[in-house]
Amino acid sequence: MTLYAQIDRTHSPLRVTFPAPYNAAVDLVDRHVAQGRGERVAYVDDHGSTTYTKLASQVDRAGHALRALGVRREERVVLVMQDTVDFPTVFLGAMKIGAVPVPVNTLLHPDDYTYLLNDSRARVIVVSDTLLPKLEKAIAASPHLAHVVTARTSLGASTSGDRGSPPQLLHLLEKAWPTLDAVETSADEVAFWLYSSGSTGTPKAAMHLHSHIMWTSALYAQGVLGMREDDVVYSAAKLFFAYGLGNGLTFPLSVGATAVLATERVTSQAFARVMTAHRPTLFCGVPTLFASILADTLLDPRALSTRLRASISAGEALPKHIGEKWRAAYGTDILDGIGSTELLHIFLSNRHGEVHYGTSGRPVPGYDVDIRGEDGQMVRDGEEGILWVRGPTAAAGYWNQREKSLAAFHGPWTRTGDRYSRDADGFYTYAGRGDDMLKVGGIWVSPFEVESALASHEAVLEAAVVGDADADQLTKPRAFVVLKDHSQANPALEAELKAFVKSKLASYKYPRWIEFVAELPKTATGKIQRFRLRS
Ligand code: 3UK
Repeated sequence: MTLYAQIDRTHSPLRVTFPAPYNAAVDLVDRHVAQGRGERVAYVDDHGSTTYTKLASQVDRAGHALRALGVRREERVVLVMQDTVDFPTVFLGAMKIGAVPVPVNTLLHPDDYTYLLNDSRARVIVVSDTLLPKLEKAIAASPHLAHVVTARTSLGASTSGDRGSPPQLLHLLEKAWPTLDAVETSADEVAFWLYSSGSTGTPKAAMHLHSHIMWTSALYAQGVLGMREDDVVYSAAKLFFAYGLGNGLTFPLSVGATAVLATERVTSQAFARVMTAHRPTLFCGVPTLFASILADTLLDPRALSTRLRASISAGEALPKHIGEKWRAAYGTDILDGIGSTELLHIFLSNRHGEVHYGTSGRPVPGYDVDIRGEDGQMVRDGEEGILWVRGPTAAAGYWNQREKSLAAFHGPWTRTGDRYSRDADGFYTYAGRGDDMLKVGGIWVSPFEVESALASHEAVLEAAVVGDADADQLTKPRAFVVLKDHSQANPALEAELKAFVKSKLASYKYPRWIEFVAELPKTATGKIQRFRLRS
């Protein structure tokens, strides 16, 4: 009986077939042990390295530990975790017992977690010890949670043994049995969820299947990047983000490669440290990070990039000048590609040897990409329209969100909401969003959310938020604010309002610029005219 997905490379686009039953956790970890790669290093994190053999036993222990806490097949386990080997351990342990891991953004505001715990009805939450204080209120408010487990982030931070403190993952794993038979899931069964935020309303969970893991690996990681067993992958984008989850978990494990994880906030200095210590062959970041690394004059690019064979950018469009400067300094191209939580990973990308900076490249073989006008018809080359995608990795839908599912998923096609045009050579260029959503440092920001936060300040009458380009041509929120008393407008109030938004929302959402205006441009029906504020 075969347990693993088969990739047929004689077909173009290639084909992936799955046995029945199929559990992706077995394919990602146990396969390497069974095929003699057990002593290879799967992870290097702040604590040390973990071989595939060790990872396999940790994953199995995690499966048993979750079961012992009462987690059953199909139940959700929320992960609010920093990037250490505990993340893949819990993620894959949950999948192996047929439960559904739900990694969530670690940068959110405390209030945001209440919704996520209620919406997912998670049984168990695994949270990094450093993040626990931020989660306490949401945990106390959740009627569905049965257990909280803490994961150790740094070496000294153990609080084990304190009475009343939640059990530690470390201790649960130690006590658990190290071998586990995978639950016989099917390739079409929901394997994990990822939340995504929209312009209005609450975040929605895209439900992904066991088969989507090998499909994204075959089509993008192996097909486009040529990822192999001897690669060492460093994703600055964290594992909670679909982009980081592929780069740092499902891709390297699918080919038996090594992934480097770091818990620290990613800065140019942190980048330099990881590059020096681990010599990665592939580096994955977002445009803001590439810009800040290039701006750091203390770094020696040639010394840092001795083994680097490619860099990858996604999350928002990579400005042309950043790609060109990077190639000159670091000696490798940046492959800009667009992916989404709905499609799981990158479906349109630049490729080795045919990089066109300022574009998102061409469709990843295995995906079909259309640009359609308002009437639903394909537009001609050079004309703008909305980007639609068809491929084997579209989410099964959003959890409990019928309206939003219908708006995004249309049979095999997914509507991205991005405006694009295609040139005569078949390269696709991003032309902004079809809605008001902003990508800031690669993460969604809803202008409405920032506006409501501003409007809740006592000095503010109303506010409008739009995206504006910073010195690197990267989008940041800009706010136009009408005060109750216009004479109060001054730099001190501007600073206060920025700090106020940071205290109410995840801090990456705050407006980098605030302009006090006497009134906002509106339509006859009172709707704010954002296009006038953008220009
Ligand atoms: C925007 C881009 C221009 C675009 C993601 C790689 O970003 C990811 O997922 P999200 O759900 O956001 C999706 C939206 O982000 N976008 C992403 N990449 C680009 N725009 N150029 C790009 N290169 O608006 C898209 O609809 O957060 C990225 C892999 C997996 C992902 N989930």
